[in-house]
Amino acid sequence: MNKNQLQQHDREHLLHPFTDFHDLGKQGTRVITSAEGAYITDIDGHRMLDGMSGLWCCNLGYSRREISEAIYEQLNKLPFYNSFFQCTTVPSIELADLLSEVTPAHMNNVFFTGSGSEANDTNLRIIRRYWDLLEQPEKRIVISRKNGYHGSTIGGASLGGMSGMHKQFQALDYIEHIEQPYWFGEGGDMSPEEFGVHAARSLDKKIQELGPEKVAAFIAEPIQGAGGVIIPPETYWPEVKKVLDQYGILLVMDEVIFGFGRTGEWFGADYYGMKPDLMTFAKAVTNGYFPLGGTMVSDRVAEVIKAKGGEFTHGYTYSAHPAACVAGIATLNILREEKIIERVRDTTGPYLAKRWAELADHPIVGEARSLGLVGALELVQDKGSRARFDDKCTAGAVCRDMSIKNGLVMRATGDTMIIAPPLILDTTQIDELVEKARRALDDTAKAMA
Ligand code: PXG
Repeated sequence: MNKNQLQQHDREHLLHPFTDFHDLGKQGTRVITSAEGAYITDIDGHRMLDGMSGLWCCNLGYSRREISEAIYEQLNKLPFYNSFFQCTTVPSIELADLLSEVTPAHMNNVFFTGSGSEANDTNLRIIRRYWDLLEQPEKRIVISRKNGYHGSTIGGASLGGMSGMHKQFQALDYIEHIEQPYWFGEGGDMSPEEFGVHAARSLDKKIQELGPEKVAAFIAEPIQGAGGVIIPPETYWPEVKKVLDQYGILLVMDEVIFGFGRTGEWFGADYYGMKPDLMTFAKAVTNGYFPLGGTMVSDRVAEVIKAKGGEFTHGYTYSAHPAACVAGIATLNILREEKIIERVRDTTGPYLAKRWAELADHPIVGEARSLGLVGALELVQDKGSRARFDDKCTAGAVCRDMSIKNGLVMRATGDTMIIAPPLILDTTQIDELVEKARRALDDTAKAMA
């Protein structure tokens, strides 16, 4: 099929995620046909630096044969076996061991799933089981945050705080949402430090309002990813920690985007010095080469759910899929052996911070923020008042298109432009990324004038 035929068949038969089917029909999809290193190429031969690592997952880029060959070999040896009914497989044991090593010291058990959404559903099941086994069944409520993203199953979407999603399904009735630590958008006249404390105190306020005896857990991403790379003020997590310590409720950190090195530490929890009870992962655990997710379970929780006996009636056919597990093993081995995360922490992260910050001088940039290998640009019409161009987020959509035209995949969340490039980027490629982003900003400013 040629490009037009592919687009036509795509329109006729494929329902895409998070897509306005009507709009897609008008525009036609971009057909991506190949990838190499940190670059993707479309059917027209247009080569782009992939500033989004696929979808926050291909942290090692696209050319790691160690991972694809491990999958191929496993598929020829034992393509599938389940981990129900007292069965197990060698790759699933080895990956569980490895995850216990790279995650915080107090996390030594893993429950595997096929995705991040399924892992957050698993968290809901574990949280309830934990409090039931401790004979505190009144602890039912899970607190989450507005504009958080935790997946698209009913559980994941209920935990998430995306108002557009909540309009299209009926959310679980035991989940409550609090403020997000989005200083640029919602901090008003407060300093970032004041606002960080303020946003964290909204957790305390909510717990008080609901009654501490009813609250089971708090779930949050270390940094909101899909919500627009919202890096909380430095005061936020320490204040959250104080609140959690006071009440003893469980902390779930959703590391689906920030796990496996994005911040320059293995996990966002490491970066912020937090001690989660459960930790969701997916995406980069296999470098995006095979669907795999899961939740790391702390000793505090594992001891209760393992020691008390009785069946935990939960699991998925593809929990601990052997091909997914070998992909995970190969990925973690590369991260360790090539010291990729250390390089982000010591070299490429600081270099991106310096280069990315230069974009703050652009006339349509209200804020340029970054951490490790993730960054965001707030597009504004007026820097002083932080006023946007319009309420339809036209600037973000224009900037995304301009960026792609200039050979850089940058994503728009409203009028916030975000990047999360592969962790293998060197400083020359960071220069290329920043130069292409600046060109996209120039073109956007012209188009919006
Ligand atoms: N938690 C977090 C923090 C995520 O970012 C999920 C859970 C769900 O994972 P699965 O594997 O079920 O998709 C995610 C997924 C975006 C975008 O537009 C982000 C995600 C997925 C799709 C789009 O940034 N994150």
